[in-house]
Amino acid sequence: MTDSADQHSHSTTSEPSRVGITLETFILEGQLGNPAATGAFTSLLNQIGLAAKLVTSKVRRAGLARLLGYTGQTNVQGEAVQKLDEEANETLINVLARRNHCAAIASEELESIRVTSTDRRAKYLVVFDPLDGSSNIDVNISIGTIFGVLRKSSDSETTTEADFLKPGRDLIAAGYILYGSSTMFVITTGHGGVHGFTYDPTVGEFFLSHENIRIPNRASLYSINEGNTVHWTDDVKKWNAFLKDEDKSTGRPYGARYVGSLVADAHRTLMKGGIFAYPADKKSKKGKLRLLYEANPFAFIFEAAGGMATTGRERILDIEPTELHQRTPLVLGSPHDVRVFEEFVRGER
Ligand code: AFP
Repeated sequence: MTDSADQHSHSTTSEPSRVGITLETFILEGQLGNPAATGAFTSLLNQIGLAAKLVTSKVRRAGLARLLGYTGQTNVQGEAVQKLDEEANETLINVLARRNHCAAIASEELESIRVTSTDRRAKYLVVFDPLDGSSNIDVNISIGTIFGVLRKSSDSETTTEADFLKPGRDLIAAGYILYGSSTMFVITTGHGGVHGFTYDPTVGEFFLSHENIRIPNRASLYSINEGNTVHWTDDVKKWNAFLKDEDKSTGRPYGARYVGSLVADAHRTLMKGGIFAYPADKKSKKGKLRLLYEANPFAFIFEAAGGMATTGRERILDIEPTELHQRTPLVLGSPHDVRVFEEFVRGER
C-alpha cells in the first residue's frame, strides 16, 4: 500500500481477485507497485497489523484473564492483570514506537499526545481508539480498535497537538479491527478501495476475505440508541418516526439494529447498508463520539466505500478540529439513507 502522496493506487475492479493473500503481502504489493515508495508507510501499516494480532490475542483471553485476576490480581505469568483497554493502548503505543516511522500518537485513552520518535524522518502520526465499546467487554459482545494515519506536515523534531488538529480529509489511511465472531481488519488508503481481512488464529495471519467493499446505495436498516428519544431534537424524532412508518415502495418500516459498539454497528452498516446515527441531542449537545478517533476514520472508510458521513449539516471530513478530544454528531451510511437524514435536518421533509 502507498500513501496518497505517492499517487498510486490499488486498482481493484479490473485486476484478478487477490482474495486469500495475507495482509502483509497486500501492503507490500502496494509498495512494490510504486517505485517512489520508501517502505516507511508499508512498515507503519505492518506494525498496525502486528498490534491487531497482539490485541486480538488479549481480547480472546479476556474472560479467562479476568477470572484469574480475581484470585489475586495476577495472571499465570505472575503479571498484574490490567484493564483490557489500557493493555490495548499500551500495545499500540509500544508497537508503533518500535520502528522509526511514527512521530507521535494521539489516543482516546490519553489526555495528551505521546511523542514516539524525535527523528525528523518519522513522518507519520497515528490516532486511535484502542478498544472501542469497552463497556461491552464484560458481556462478551463485539468490540474494536479504530485508527487513522496522518502525514506530519511540519518536519520539525518536535510534534505538537497542533500537528494532529487536521480535518479528516487529510487522513492517508484509516481502518478498524473488529473483535467479533472472528477478528477482521478493514483498511483503506482512501484511493484503491476498502478491503477486509479475516484473522486465522491457527496460522496467525490476516487473509484478504472482503476485497473492495462497497456499501449498498440504500437498505432498510437503522442503528441509533432509541433510549435517547426523549433527548432528541424534533427533526431527529421526525426522521425516526418516518423510518418506522409503513411504505412498502421505500422499504419501510426499517429494521432496528444497535449493538452499542461503534465498530460493530459501523461494520454492519458498511456491509449491509442503511444508516447509523449518533446525533447531537439535548443531553450531548455536541454529540457523543470523538471526532479524531471515531468519526474521522469511519467517515474516511465510508466515503472510500461509496457511502457518506455527516453531522447532518456538514461533511465529517471537512470539520476543522480545535481540540484533541472533540466530540461530534455522527451519521454514517448508504448515500440514499444519509441524504434522507440530511433532508429532515434541513426541514425539507
Ligand atoms: P464505551 O467504550 O464506553 O462502551 O462507548 C462506546 C461508544 O463510544 C461507541 O462505541 C458507541 O457507538 C457509543 O459509545 C454508544 O453510546 P451509547 O451507550 O450512548 O448508545
